[in-house]
Amino acid sequence: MAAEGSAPSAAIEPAKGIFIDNRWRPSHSGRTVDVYAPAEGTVFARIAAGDAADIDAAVAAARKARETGAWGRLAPAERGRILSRLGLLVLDHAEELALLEARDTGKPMKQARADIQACARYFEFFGGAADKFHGETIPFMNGYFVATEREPHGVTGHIIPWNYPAQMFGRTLAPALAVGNATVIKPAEDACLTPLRLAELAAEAGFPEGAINLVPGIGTEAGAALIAHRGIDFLSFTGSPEVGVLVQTAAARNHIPCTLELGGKSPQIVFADVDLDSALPSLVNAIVQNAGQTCSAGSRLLVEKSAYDRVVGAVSNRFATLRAGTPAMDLDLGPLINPRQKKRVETFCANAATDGITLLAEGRIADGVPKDGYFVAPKLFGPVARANTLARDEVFGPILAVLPFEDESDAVALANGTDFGLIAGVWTRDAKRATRVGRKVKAGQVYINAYGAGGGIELPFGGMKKSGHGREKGMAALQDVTTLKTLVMKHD
Ligand code: TXE
Repeated sequence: MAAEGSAPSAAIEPAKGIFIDNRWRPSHSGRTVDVYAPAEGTVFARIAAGDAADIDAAVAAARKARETGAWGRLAPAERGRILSRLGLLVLDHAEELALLEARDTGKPMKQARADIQACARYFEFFGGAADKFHGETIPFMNGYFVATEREPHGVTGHIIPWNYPAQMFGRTLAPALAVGNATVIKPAEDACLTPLRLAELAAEAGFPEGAINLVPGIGTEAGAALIAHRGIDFLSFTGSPEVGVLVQTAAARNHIPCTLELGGKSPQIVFADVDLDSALPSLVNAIVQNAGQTCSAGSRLLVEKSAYDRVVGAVSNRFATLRAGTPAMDLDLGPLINPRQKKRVETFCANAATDGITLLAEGRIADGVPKDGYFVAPKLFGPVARANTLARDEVFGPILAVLPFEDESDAVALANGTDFGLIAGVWTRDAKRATRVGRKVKAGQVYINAYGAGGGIELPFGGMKKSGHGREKGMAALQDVTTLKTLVMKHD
């Protein structure tokens, strides 16, 4: 969580500045932003409040790296080797990074450790892909030879959120760098200390000056300056739908492409023939992981009416055992990121009570957590009416809404009945039905008898509808960070 600079204190980690050309330098204004530890509710670090002048400098450094500097001249295999080296360095520093990530976001240590492993995997995967992504030849008229080439956009701009800072750094930068773009990233003011450390490790891994430039700061200053900058050739944004509209509008003004990943209201569709023992951990974990602050959180539990009591009973029993605690307690979930998100979640719960929705089960906040931490107990509500806000809007907290359905076609209609379309889970022993439903659900990823919460690095990931557009992860990510050129040669 972040707020404009408060009184100095010895225990607070000072701001490092902005990272340009592999060096920290003071920000233009010298202003800083306080960074809060969500489990403690106190300031523990500061970051620079970057502004338009800092973004200008970062874009200029990236442009130089791409056009006249070392980055643009590197062969794909050499680029890939540097990415892979960063992946290994991340693993070498895994515990240090996990501790930092956990303090900054409040998440349990086991989650932070998994996030750092995933961050390393992005650089490993896209490091290996750097020299394996290519164009094709096209049969054309006699006397012609036609080839397509995948060209990097040039200078790419990246804005990431606070829920998975380390993972998001890898997810958005690794593919863009693999194909030779030079990058400028604005991490989230609420949690960005691991991205700052990762930028240093990138320099150590051998990225030349200007390949990765990082400007911390608040969205309406550094973020707004980055999306409007005319020196940016492509934008990648993960965050709220509201800011997504601003990003797409800015991209349209500058006639550049963008990808948007804007969250979801993802359904887990449970048919009566579900193998409940194997489904149960996924049904619950999908909303509890990262305290529900996950774009792909399984926040709607759709249950076939004939199995409603059995399924909801089992999920309720499990919910009642859940515990929220500090990173060191390493329980089922941590706190929310800031008081604003906590208030948002509490407002959804208060509205549910006003609307007469039954609280089916509730976990607990563990004894001994700091009193100022932003904790909320996980809650299971149901049955929730289809038109209710809890059934339609992203809560971004550990709140699961249960909705009953009649049959297969009703399940599909219900699953598709929100503005979002990021991921979905289908739970049934009937393979034909699973395939039919999986194909009809409007979502970028559909899991059958599994729920991946974003899935592996190899799997294309991204939304439909209000969840956004473009794909990250997997080889598909390389398409969005490049543009296709066709070379037509007449030889007769
Ligand atoms: O997001 P913002 P917030 C959703 C989730 C959450 C809600 C609000 O529902 O409750 O969004 O979260 C930068 N120009 N998701 O307010 O503001 C900002 O600095 C350019 C889902 O934190 O969108 C940060 O780096 N940039 C999501 C990033 O945008 C701007 C993850 C995200 O912040 C900007 C996060 C501006 N005018 C929230 N304003 C997911 N898809 O996983 C802000 N930013």
